[in-house]
Amino acid sequence: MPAAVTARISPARSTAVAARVGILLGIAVAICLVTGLISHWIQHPPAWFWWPAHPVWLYRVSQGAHVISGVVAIPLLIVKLWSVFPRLFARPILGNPLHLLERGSIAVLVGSMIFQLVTGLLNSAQYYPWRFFFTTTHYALAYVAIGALAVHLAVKLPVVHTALARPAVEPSADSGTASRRVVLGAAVAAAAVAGVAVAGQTVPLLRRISVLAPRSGEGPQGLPVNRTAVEAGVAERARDAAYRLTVTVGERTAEFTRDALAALPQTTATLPLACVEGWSVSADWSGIRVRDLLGAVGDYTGGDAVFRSLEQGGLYSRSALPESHVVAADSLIALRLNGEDLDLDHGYPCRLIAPTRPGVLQTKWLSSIEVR
Ligand SMILES: Nc1nc2c(c(=O)[nH]1)N[C@H]1C(S)=C(S)[C@@H](COP(=O)(O)O)O[C@H]1N2
Ligand SMILES: [Mo]
Repeated sequence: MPAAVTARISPARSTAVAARVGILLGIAVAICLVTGLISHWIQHPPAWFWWPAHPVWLYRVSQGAHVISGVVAIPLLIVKLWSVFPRLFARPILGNPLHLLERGSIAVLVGSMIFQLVTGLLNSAQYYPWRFFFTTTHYALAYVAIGALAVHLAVKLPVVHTALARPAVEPSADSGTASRRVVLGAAVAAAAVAGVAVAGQTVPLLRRISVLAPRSGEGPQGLPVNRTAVEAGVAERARDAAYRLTVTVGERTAEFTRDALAALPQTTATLPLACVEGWSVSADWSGIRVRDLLGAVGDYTGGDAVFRSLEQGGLYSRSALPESHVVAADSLIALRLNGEDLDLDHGYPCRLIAPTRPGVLQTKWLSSIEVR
C-alpha cells in the first residue's frame, strides 16, 4: 500500500485487529449458517434430511442460536468493516487477476453479509419492507455469502497468519496500543450487548434485560400470538358448533367433534413453541397423541401426515409432520394449554404441537389430518 495511505490510517485499524475481529465474526457466521440450514431443511426437507424428535429443546436452542449469532455478527461486521475501511479504497482498485479476485470476493461478501444480517434482523422483528419472499432469498444468499467468504479466507490466509502471530496489543506502548485495545474491547462488548438484547426471547433468565425481545411471554395463557383467529379469518368457523376434524388414514376417513376428541385418551407434554423468529416459550400441552388418533381411524404404516387449518391459503394453512414425529409419544393434537382449554388465538378447537419443530409448522385451528 502506498505510504501516503498507510500514514493516514489510524493504528487501531491494524491487520491484527481486523484478523481477530474477523475470527469472532467467522465463528458467529458459522453458527448462524449451520443453524439456518437446519431450520430451512426442517421446513423444506430434502430426501436425505432427517431431524430427530428428541431432545424436545433441540430446535429451540438451534433457532435461538441462529438469531443470537446473527445479531451478534452485526456489531462485529461493523467493527471489521471499520478496521479495514481505508484499505477498501487502496489503489490500484483492480490490478492483477488475484487482486481482482480478492476485490470481487470482498464486494460480494460485504454485500451479501449486510443483506443477510439486515433482512434476518427485520424478519425477526416481523417487519417486511421488501417485495421478495424472505425465506428463499435469505436461503439463496447464504450460499453466496459462504462462497465469497471461502474465497476471501483462502486469499487472506497468509495475511491472517502473520497478523495473528503478532500480539494485537503490543507490550511496547506505541501510539496504537491503547486504541487497538479499545477497538477490540468495544467490538466484544457491543457483540455481547447485542446478544443479550435478543437472548431473552428464548433464555428465560435473561427475559427482563432483553430489550429487543418483546415477544417472549405476553399473550393469552402465557404465550405470544403471531396471528390471531380474527387476522387469520377463522374466528367464526373455529367456534361453529358444526366444527369437525376430518382424519384420513389410507382409505378410511372419520370425523371428530371437539367433544369426541376430548373423550379419547389424553396425554400431557411439556413442549416449547419455538418460532423461526427466535422467540420460544415452554408450555404444558394436553390432547390426543397423533399416533393414537391415526390408530383410531386406520392402520398407520408410515409416511408424512399432512395437517390442514381452517385458515385458507398462505404459508400457515398446512404443514407436513414426518414419520419420525408422527410416532413420537409427545406429538399431540392439543386441546388444552397450561391447564385451560386452548384459547381461540392459540388454535381452538385444536392444534398440532410436536417436539423440535419450528413454530410455523405447529398448525393452529386444524380442519383435517391426512396420511396417504
Ligand atoms: N393456521 C395457522 N397456524 C399457525 C400460524 C398461523 O398464522 N396460522 N402461525 C404459526 C407460527 S409462525 C407460530 S410461531 C405459531 C405460534 O403459535 P401461537 O400463536 O399459539 O403462539 O403458530 C403457528 N401456527
Ligand atoms: Mo412463527
